[in-house]
Amino acid sequence: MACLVCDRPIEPFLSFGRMPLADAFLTEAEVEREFFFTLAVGLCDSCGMVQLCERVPDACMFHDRYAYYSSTSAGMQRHFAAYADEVRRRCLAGPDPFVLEIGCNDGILLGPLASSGVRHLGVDPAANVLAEAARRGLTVRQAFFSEQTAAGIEREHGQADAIVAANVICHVADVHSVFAGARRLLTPSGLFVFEEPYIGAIVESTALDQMYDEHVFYFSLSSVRHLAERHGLDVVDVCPQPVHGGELRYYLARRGAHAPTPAVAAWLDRERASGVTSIAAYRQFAARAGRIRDELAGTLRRLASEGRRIAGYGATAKSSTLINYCGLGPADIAYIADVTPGKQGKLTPGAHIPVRPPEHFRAHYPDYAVLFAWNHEQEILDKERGFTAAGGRWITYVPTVRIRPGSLT
Ligand code: JHZ
Ligand code: ZN
Repeated sequence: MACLVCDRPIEPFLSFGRMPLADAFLTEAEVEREFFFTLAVGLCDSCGMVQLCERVPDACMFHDRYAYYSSTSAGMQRHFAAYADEVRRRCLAGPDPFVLEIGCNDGILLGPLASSGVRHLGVDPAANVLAEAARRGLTVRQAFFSEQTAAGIEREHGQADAIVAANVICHVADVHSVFAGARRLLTPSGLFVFEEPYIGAIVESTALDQMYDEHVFYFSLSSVRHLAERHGLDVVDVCPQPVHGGELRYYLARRGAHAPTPAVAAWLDRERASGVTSIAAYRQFAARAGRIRDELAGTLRRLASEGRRIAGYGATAKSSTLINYCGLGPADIAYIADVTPGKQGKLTPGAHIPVRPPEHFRAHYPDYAVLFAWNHEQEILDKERGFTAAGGRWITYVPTVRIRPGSLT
């Protein structure tokens, strides 16, 4: 296995075995031809990039039935409105600025920019989520972003003052094409801004469920900086974000265009000290992941044997890894509640647990609910106060297995 960034060998540190595609919710009829691949993650010791050892073709994951709509959480809508403000403030001060978003999904980030009249384009390969962005009045193009797509965009719109993305750059195996395209499209003083799950946070909280097919890369500042340098780009700022369990937002510019802020050196120092660039931290992470699996599976089996009813909340992509790694099925988790209409009525990947609307949860409170959307904990616990009021208990597993209210007994 060669590193997708620098072509040197990568060292696997955690294998989950055969896994389905994390967003491939399916009907009964589709169960027979379900797609599986080996989910394993490794570190490139040369450039520091953590990445999947085996990849799934892009077109199998991002198509016209993509399951995830970014606007399903009120908290994320607030987060992206603030991200849009930041982009407007830092990049769009000149006359008639142009902003390009890579992987715009349903328009959660571009929407607030477009509504203030900013010239924009959203690119995304997933036709169904993109149709939602178009319905919001956004200018969109259905495509995988690449160096070739960038050339076409440049001809049509000119260069971009800001190229923005969220939870997307780490999804693209051909990351060199993305960086080359971005470099080409940036105006001389433009910024390429993206935020992605931070490997430091994943390791610190043992968020093993962040690992699945769509997450090809697990970025650190060190690995992003190495990648940026190969494309004549500097990382000029970096800023932590409290979403999706902890992310870093990276600001890249053409070499020499902007002086880096002190945050860049400070985060690099922090990464060297914390060991996220060395294999030892990942081997320990893998051992902790195995313990979480054993403890969660053991707890759920014990509760089920005592006759407790267990459901899940949030049919997340993350939950696919966790559920399948733990070997759980409908006998352990009766259903998973989720607001996404396209997931409701379907079965979860691999484990085939039915997905139901939240109204079903409210009408059939279980004794325990596993919070698979743990990154939206506050929002969900606030809206489901009735569950705990009725005696229900939440089970979470990041950073450790916990039952609330109460203890593990
Ligand atoms: P959430 C997806 O991961 C996939 P997922 C993707 N690969 C990625 O990188 C991240 O997003 C960004 C539901 N929900 O955000 C909606 C409720 O039912 O944790 C979603 O199905 N009620 C692009 O899937 C799921 O939970 C609610 O009140 O792990 C949340 O998915 C809320 C707030 C959410 O991302
Ligand atoms: Zn490498």
